Amino acid sequence: MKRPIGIIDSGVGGLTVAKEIARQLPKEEMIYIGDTARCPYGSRPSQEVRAFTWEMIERLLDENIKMLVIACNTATAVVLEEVREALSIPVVGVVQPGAIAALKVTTRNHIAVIGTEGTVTSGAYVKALEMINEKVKVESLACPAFVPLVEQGTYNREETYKIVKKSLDPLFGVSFDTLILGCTHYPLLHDVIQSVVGDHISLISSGEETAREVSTILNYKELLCTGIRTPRHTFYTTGSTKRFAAIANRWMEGAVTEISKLSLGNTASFSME
Ligand code: I24
Ligand code: DGL
Repeated sequence: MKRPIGIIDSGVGGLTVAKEIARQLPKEEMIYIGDTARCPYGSRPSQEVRAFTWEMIERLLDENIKMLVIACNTATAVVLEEVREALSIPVVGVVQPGAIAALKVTTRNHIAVIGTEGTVTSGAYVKALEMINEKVKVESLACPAFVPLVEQGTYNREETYKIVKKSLDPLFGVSFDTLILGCTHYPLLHDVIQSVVGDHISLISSGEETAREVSTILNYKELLCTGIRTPRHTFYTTGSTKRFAAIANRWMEGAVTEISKLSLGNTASFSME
């Protein structure tokens, strides 16, 4: 089945999901769109997130994708349901896989979830968790400081520990046992977050679980690539291809094949190239 898997995100953060997909499914071809010019989505009104997300999806449908992965937590939280209803191909978001993974490991059914303002406000994780287990207790916290922290590349420093500790302060004294990293960027802060909350808390990265879900669905629908071949991936960015390439090549470790510029909506005027 030579059709590619389509992946969309607000920017480069979804590469954490793409990398997991490439690792678990090395024969699958990916087409990725990162809306870097209009990133971040996390603090935008939901109608804007909805419109931008649909623009990316429409572009990918022209590429004959066999499946769509909404790698952005904010976009998943806001538009997944309506996208699923509208498309005939399987659509996977990052929220439900994260919720299922958390419910698999929680020992006392008490889960905390951190994400962008958009993700937390939508209540998408709470809904996904309660849908599977109505007795679950959920704490939600927006951590708007985390995305800039990762993007500044300061995710290993002493100062980072302080900012993470301060952001997670509202969760102190709350007896959750599992913490969902409900944002594409947060896995890069995994070790810092773990040291702040303590080793007794299980951290869940949605990206890893999402790749597993992609694998399960492609297998079930008999859509997996099985031949002997190395796939060629394509990455589109609405922003600077140079800056996107610098991050993608470092993060994807050689898996990047081609990076192109894409215009969506009025993103041409956002461009800094
Ligand atoms: N990490 C992210 N975003 C950035 C960045 C980064 N700059 C350095 N690093 N910039 O997200 C966002 C805005 N850019 C994007 C590209 O086009 C122009 C605007 C996290 C990426 C997670 C896959 C640090 C850095 C890196 C490589 C890999 C990981 C990483 F350079 F955190
Ligand atoms: N991709 C977004 C998410 O996972 C984080 C970056 C943004 O706010 O756009 O929620």
